[in-house]
Amino acid sequence: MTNRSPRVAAIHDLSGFGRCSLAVIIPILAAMGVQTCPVPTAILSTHTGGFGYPEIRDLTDFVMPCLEHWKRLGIEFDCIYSGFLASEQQASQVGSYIEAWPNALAVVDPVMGDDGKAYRTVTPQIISQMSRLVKKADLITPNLTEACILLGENYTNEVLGRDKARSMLVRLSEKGPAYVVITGAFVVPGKISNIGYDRDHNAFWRVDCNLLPISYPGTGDIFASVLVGGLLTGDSLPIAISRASRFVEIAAATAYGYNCDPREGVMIEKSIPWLIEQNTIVGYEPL
Ligand code: PXL
Repeated sequence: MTNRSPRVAAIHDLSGFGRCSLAVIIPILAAMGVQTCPVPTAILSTHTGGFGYPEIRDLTDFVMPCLEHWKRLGIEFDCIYSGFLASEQQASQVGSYIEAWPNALAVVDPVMGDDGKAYRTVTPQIISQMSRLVKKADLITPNLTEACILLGENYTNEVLGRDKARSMLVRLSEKGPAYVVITGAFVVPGKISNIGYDRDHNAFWRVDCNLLPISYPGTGDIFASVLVGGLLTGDSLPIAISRASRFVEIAAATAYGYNCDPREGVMIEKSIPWLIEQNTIVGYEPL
């Protein structure tokens, strides 16, 4: 018996302004009773979505010495969770963390783009290395743009329909991960959905979300960190997708209701009390 909290090695950037990556992952997981041990891949003054060219310090040479120190200390992890990578080498470095803690749940959020476009720091080399990294993951959480990049398909915002949505999930899973969650998918008319696949149980899930007229950066990081927190504290896949979807909706609607500058991300600091309550939440249906 151990009395420690579930522990996650979180390999993401730290962006000072704009509420994304480690700046949201750490408080969200703490609110869910999960310890985050951050491995910053880069430090940025802001995210890359609308504040001009941020100051960036690439920390590629930090990532492996950090792993080696943690190994010498004998630290155990329940989950290795990666996101935004600042260089192509960092994909294989994340692979080394996954191999160093083989019993940990390996979660790769293949952060590469949104709305059909790659982020400005994401090079073709990073895309090809991210595709290799995905093979080592147990769970991946691409948005629809990233799912299309990984499958080598053109992005479209037309309604996918149930069969195409299922086929995308299955084909991503065939690359390696037993669990696949695609966010921001257009499956049924007039709705935006987060969809999931559990290969071992051949189960498909869909959670519909309220669509706001504004999109906010960081919502993918917020979704994936609530999903990780849920799975590490006993949620099943559909319950975790429901919880993560609902939290993003609450935080986005709060920012919208306060008329915040969308570049600043969603108001997690006003929404985190909802997460702490840890209610069982159901909002899914079979896909
Ligand atoms: O939330 C994704 C993300 C993470 N990190 C950085 C980003 C973005 C999206 O723009 O720029 C630095």
